[in-house]
Amino acid sequence: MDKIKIAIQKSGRLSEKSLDLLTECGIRVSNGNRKLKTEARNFPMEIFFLRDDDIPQYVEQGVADIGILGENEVWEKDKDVQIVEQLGFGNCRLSLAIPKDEQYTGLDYFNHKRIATSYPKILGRFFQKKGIDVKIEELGGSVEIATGIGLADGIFDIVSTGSTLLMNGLKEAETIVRSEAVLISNKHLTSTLSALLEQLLFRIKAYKNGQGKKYVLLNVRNEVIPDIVQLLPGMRSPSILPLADKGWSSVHSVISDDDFWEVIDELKRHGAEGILVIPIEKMIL
Ligand code: PRT
Ligand code: ZN
Repeated sequence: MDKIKIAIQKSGRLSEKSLDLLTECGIRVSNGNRKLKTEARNFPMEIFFLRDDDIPQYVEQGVADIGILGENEVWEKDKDVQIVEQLGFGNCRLSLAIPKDEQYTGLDYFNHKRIATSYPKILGRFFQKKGIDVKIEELGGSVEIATGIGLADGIFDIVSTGSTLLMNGLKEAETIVRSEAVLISNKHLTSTLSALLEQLLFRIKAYKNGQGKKYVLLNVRNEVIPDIVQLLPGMRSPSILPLADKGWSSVHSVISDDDFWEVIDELKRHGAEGILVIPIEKMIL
């Protein structure tokens, strides 16, 4: 039987979470000593462990059918692959930064300036669109030291907390684009491989849907049910089950972490009792 070949980062910021995602999808991967490749035990899948920079090319050529990597690398490598799903981890932004004592006056500040980056294509396209002329110094890593050693006037790099910039006497001038881990696919999958990708996507979506949400159960007097239903839209609408105690019902629903405490406070104000909150593992819509 055909196996779908997935490329994930060998070692780096996305490795652990990529494997975790497969685990959440019920795919068991034995990866004791991180070989080049391994097979899933209960899904027709082969896993390749590669450098993230190489993943777009391997997927374009069909050496791997699909891959997980930062969207930033997909844009930079500009290979003929398809982004099929945003994965919700590895979030970061690509920003322009300048020495902290410089006065930033807007994008024109960069006219005729030298900017160091590992993302020359993304940066080049950006400034070309803006009609601003910059000199791009391509570096493989440690971009943040480029201004300190006089190689560049500014840098363009990945920022997450901003502490790397701070430590190197830099400040963020502009965020150009935001990025997160994505699932990419070869554009010419066979029907068998497409079906396997669909199966994987179905599981990924079920996992993502459950993220950031809680299942709540609570008891209320029947007369306040209409108010409670307003507070709890749930997936379609809350389930309401009569309790043995006449005049009372149990209400079940799903609430988002974002407004969790506000909703709980409101529920209590409306007389909800015995509120039980349960994490959601998967949610199939
Ligand atoms: O060996 P390989 O080539 O596979 O790995 P790599 O070194 O190229 O990549 P890696 O593991 O550093 O990052 C993989 C992906 O993680 C990136 O392509 C991004 O999509 C994503 N990601 C998320 C990040 C960060 N957050 C991040 N903070 N990648 C890098 N950084 C670095 C950044 O380059 C800078 O040096 O962290 C520093 C900034 O962090 P703060 O928190 O100080 O702002
Ligand atoms: Zn890399």
